[in-house]
Amino acid sequence: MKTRAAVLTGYHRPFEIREIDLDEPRAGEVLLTMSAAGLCHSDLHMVDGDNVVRFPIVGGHEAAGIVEQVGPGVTRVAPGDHVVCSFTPACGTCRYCSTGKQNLCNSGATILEGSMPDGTFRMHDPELGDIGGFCMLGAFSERATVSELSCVKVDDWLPLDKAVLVGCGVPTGWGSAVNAGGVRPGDTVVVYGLGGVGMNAVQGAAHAGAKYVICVDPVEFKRKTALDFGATHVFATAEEAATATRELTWGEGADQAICVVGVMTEQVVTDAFNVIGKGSTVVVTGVANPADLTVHVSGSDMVFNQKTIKGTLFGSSNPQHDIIRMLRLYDAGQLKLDELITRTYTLDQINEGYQDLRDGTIIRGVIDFTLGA
Ligand code: PAD
Ligand code: ZN
Repeated sequence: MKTRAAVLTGYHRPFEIREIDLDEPRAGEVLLTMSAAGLCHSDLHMVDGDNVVRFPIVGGHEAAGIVEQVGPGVTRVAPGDHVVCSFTPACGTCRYCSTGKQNLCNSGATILEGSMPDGTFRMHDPELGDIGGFCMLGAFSERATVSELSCVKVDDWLPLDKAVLVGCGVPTGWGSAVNAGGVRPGDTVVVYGLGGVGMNAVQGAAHAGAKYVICVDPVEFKRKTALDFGATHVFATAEEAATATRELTWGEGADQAICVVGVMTEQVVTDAFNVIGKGSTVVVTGVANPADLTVHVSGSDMVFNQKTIKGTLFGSSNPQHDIIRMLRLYDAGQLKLDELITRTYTLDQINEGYQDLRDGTIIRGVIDFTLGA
């Protein structure tokens, strides 16, 4: 069968909308009609060379859709089910899945290559050959054949064009504060970067009872928006945030610093390391080119002040549980999703959407496949 998809053929090239061939689902696989896909910065990293991937690849890893067809042996979902995809699959039985670390599931080994776990591809083109799907999904496509391990069935009354955000940005940010940072009532948290992921670190920190959520972003629109998500103080620079943190904590420093800037730098991690106090934690969520060594700190400072620096993938969530948990919080009016979406786009407008992300004019953009349909 055919699908229209946004394909990347190499670094520093725009997404190309092409009609490509899509395979039927094989054993354990599912054909999805895509409803919505979020514009996360991680897809832009493939354009800019900060995510090292195999080309050609269909971007998109924040996905929601409806099951059109299932392959042999599929048990998690059935035709007609509404699904939010997890950008890391979860088999449920590997060492990581069975110890509460589904985000690290062994079946996710090929998420950057974009193949299925067995190394084969479901999208093809006579000119381009085999085409990967980023994070085993390739959500910037009207239809996608994905593993059932990537699918989480969700309540069918939820709007998929909002629920899509719990496929990556919301649990990643929320979990960076709550799971990886371990924010507790009364803590002081500093968040660097207020995009579609960072805004949810703010939301998560506030949810967990932080006394102060101190935020840094150079873009005024992001800082203003953060105040609606639970930020108590917002600053354009890390220096201003550091001064305020010292004053607000009587010199003790922050309990957590969450680094969620678009492209991680040594400066941000160093600022975060310096802003936290004794026994406290820096969480690194944002990504940079893997060749860039972004963590350079004093080991003695780390020892004598017992500081921790940790990375987090998917906010250290268990997607099969946390995607549902986030949506139940949304349904109960306790988690903001609608307010994260600044603009929606058609698939053909994808490059415009990513230009808006670069320009700082959107928190999250969403491709709505039902627009103009
Ligand atoms: P985004 O581009 O929407 O937001 C990034 C924000 O950072 C923007 O508001 C910028 O203005 C701001 N910013 C840039 N430089 C600085 C700085 N020096 N100090 C403070 N703020 C700054 O991106 P996003 O929210 O979609 O993604 C953020 C990062 O998280 C990005 O690197 C992405 O690849 C990564 C990510 N990680 C995971 C994971 O599992 N670890 C998942 C999803 C996304
Ligand atoms: Zn993402």
